[in-house]
Amino acid sequence: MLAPEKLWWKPMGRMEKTWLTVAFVWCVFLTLMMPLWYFFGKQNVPTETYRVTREQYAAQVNAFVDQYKVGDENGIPVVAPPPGSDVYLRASTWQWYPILQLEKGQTYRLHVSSMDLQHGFSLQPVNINLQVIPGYDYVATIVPTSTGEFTIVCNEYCNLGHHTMVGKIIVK
Ligand SMILES: [Cu+2]
Repeated sequence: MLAPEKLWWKPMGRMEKTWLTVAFVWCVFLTLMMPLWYFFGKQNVPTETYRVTREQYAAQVNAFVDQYKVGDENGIPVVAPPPGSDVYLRASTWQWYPILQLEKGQTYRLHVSSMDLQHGFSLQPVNINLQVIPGYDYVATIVPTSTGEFTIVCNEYCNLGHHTMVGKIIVK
């Protein structure tokens, strides 16, 4: 009786060796880039995170809106907080609340939290991305560097109205 031919121990071809080497070097390069880019990429938003209940956060947002409201756009309040202050943004299905009006060159502590599901804060066109998670108050220290109207889109799929979840930050 004859054993089946053991194809697998044929030596590797030149092309196979070359491509395996290329793939291995690329893996090493990408692995090294992860920590390097973390420290040198200047992409990390300075952040702090705190535990908060939905009720506490909703109360903070409402107090903030009541204190600094300057207008209204389609039923959503426009809020102009003083420079250097804490500003609050609330995510819920499927709305960003309120509209923030900030001043160029001033520092703000931007709080974001969610009332229900996980949402994604994505500021366009500058492409700043933050996770928005219920139960957590996520604080990013921001300095707007250009004036105009910036759109906040949700980039974490949150069910049927996800694509309609659009908010706004105005910088003057
Ligand atoms: Cu969403």
